[in-house]
Amino acid sequence: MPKSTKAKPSVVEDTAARAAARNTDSAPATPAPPSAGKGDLPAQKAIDTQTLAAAMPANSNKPSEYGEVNALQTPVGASAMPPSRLPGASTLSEVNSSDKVGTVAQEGVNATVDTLDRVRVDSSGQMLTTNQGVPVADNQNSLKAGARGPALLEDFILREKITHFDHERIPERIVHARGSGAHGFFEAYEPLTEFTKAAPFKEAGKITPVFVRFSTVAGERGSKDTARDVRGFAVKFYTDEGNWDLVGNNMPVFFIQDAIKFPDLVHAVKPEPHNQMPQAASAHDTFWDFVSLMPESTHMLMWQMSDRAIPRSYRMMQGFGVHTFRLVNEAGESVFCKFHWQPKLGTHSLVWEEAVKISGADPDFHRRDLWEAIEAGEYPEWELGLQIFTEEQAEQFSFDILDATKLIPEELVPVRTVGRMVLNRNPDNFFAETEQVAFCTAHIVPGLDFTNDPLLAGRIHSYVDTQISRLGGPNFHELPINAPIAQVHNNQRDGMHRQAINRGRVAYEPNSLAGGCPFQAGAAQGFTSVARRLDAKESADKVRIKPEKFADHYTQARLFFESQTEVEKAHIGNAFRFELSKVTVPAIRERVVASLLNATPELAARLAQDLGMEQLPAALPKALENPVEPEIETSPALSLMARPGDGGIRTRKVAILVAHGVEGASLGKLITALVAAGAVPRLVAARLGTYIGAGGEKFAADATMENSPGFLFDAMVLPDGPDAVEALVADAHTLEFLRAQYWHCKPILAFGASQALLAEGQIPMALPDGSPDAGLILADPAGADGAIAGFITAIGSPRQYERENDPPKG
Ligand code: HDE
Repeated sequence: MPKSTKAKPSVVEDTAARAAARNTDSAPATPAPPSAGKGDLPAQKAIDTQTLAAAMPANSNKPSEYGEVNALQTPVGASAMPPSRLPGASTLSEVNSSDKVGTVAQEGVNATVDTLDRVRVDSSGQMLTTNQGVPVADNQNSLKAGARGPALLEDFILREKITHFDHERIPERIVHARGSGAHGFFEAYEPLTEFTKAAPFKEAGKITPVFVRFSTVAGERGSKDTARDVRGFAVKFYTDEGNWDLVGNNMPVFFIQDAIKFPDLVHAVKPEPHNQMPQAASAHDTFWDFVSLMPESTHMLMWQMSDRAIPRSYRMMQGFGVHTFRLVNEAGESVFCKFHWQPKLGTHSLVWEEAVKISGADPDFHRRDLWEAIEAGEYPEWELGLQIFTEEQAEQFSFDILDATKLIPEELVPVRTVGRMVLNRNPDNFFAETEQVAFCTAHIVPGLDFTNDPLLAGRIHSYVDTQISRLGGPNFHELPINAPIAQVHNNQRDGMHRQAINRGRVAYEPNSLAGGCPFQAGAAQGFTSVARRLDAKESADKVRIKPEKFADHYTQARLFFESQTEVEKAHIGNAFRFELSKVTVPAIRERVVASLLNATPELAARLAQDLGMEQLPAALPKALENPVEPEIETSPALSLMARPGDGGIRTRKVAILVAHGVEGASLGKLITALVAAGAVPRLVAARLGTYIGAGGEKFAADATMENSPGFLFDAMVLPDGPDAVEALVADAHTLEFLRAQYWHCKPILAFGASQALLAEGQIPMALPDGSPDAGLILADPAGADGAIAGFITAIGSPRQYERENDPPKG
């Protein structure tokens, strides 16, 4: 029910009458003192306003706006405190309160920025209402002229409901439309004040709230999670000095060097415009046509064709800021910085066959994984690493640090771990939070700055711009998920969907009518740009050009390829083969191979053969024949295998097949051990229901082989018990399940009689070179404990890639 109105509208004394008598467009030379003593608020307001305005006889900062001193030491804006709250009031009638208007604004406070509690809605125990708060008596029938008569236009309840529904969708993001988000926090390990005054790094233990959104790039909002693609890794830090968005990816480089090519890149990779195919895939003509004419993309293509593009989980991938940024300390000194996120669980990927199958069985695979982990209290965690280096160091590098197609090998600049990020809360509402969150590279805070990376420059513009159409106007910063926790005070006003109700009549600066407020923060507290040209020798001509080192398109592509393990190299080759075999124009395929020849003849030769080319094409002409000698030839840190994690198996999903007659004792032990290690065992059967073990134990199936096929699990267990094995053999799903597990190189534990299933599934009992397969564990009842321990170790270890066969057999 609507609340009763507590405060009756009351007019303070006889103020209203006096106010009505005042003019709003002219006044005496000197405001008259309050004529009738207390209560003559108009008179008091006029006097206080005069006092406030007179306190600022001139714009005292004006002279300092000119010349270099201002650039380096911007002063704090002049301000004066009003003698009372009256000059800042929009209206004297603000003293009249109600359940709607509340009371007066708190001094110096913008109440639209606060925790999300201010906008959360919980409808428990509440009646259904319209958007106007009117209780709805009947939500089942529209208003009709008689039982069989026409629906009436008058039915505002129906019309409001349908109209709102008709407008539920907003434009999806042009890129990164498919994504999932979560709340959490960043905790600094140490003060970084030597390098930066940025709020999150001020002291050890400092906590900054964050919202993170992971995404794929090419697919639409409803597309599959496991597409081969770059993953977005965007972090919004709600710092106490404003929002900082680190809008990165799970790969440290990018396809292009200059923002002006971004629309071309995106048009090339998105579904082709004539037939809107393929969805969420780069494996088509236009993408490869474009990138093969843009050899600067070669390094990124190596990453994209690697298993980084099919992560096992968002929780198991790295994140990178990609561009070189600047850190700035209190003294205004600046160093360069690259940002890295390192997952605590290590880096793990799917295999391609698995990713393809998962996309059919569970297009929400990554979204579900993130959600379930957080719901289970298994909060994903990353450490933030910084590569900090000076301009002098940068000048010595064989590559240009402004080139987003290049990374800085860790051998040249080590990664310093400075804090951790924990995601510990799922959103309450996907649309309000994950869909409406607006990341912008332009959002940085004092202590950070951009560099002259030409790709970054375009991004600084693009992200704000795109929100204006996506979120319907310039006030997207007021959407609760986007609002900072830092106070917002400025003279920006109006626009679609404005929420803030700014008190007072001043919306400009300088002003004296609001005591100069809000005043400029000045260089000591406010954001300042580093006032240094990157290279003092650089000409300042107005040119459309790229620096010379940008023209080295292949050295780092080779560095990446050569730094991979043999398995990873093979997967990169397979991925190129798959993608290029989907290209319908042979000339494009040849161009890609011709380009790769410049990076790695090994890969190019393999592809030429795999793509049925009669001969290896001539290498593509290079933009730079003699690039600077690279510092290193390989960087082991670039391999996915370099970060296996701590060997733990927390959150790993284990399928345990069950049927009537399973041997219960070993399964009981296994389940206890898996749960103790933090894994998620699931009993999977032909159908839902309870299955009776050989010893009378009861096992209730959590899932079926139909609804949860084997490739959705990290590991599988075949139970003992002749009757159960017989039932499982008879179900074709079992062998499909088993073969997928094996050929995707995942651990299998087979108890006793179930070893017959291995034979039935033609599972090799040893690796191709005859050596034992540590991921295939056979357990007899006596050795169950050891087998379970071995199984747990295998789940926490890299996959048994030695099993792989090309083409896959699973
Ligand atoms: Fe983005 N990018 N981008 N991008 N990007 C967008 O912003 C853009 C680039 C990245 O979860 C858009 O809100 C330009 C590099 C992520 O909401 C858009 C250029 C990197 C996300 C846009 C780039 C990224 C986006 C689409 C070249 C890695 C998703 C909707 C100059 C460092 C953020 C939106 C989220 C989203 C523009 C290049 C990462 C159109 C013009 C390089 C993670 O504004």
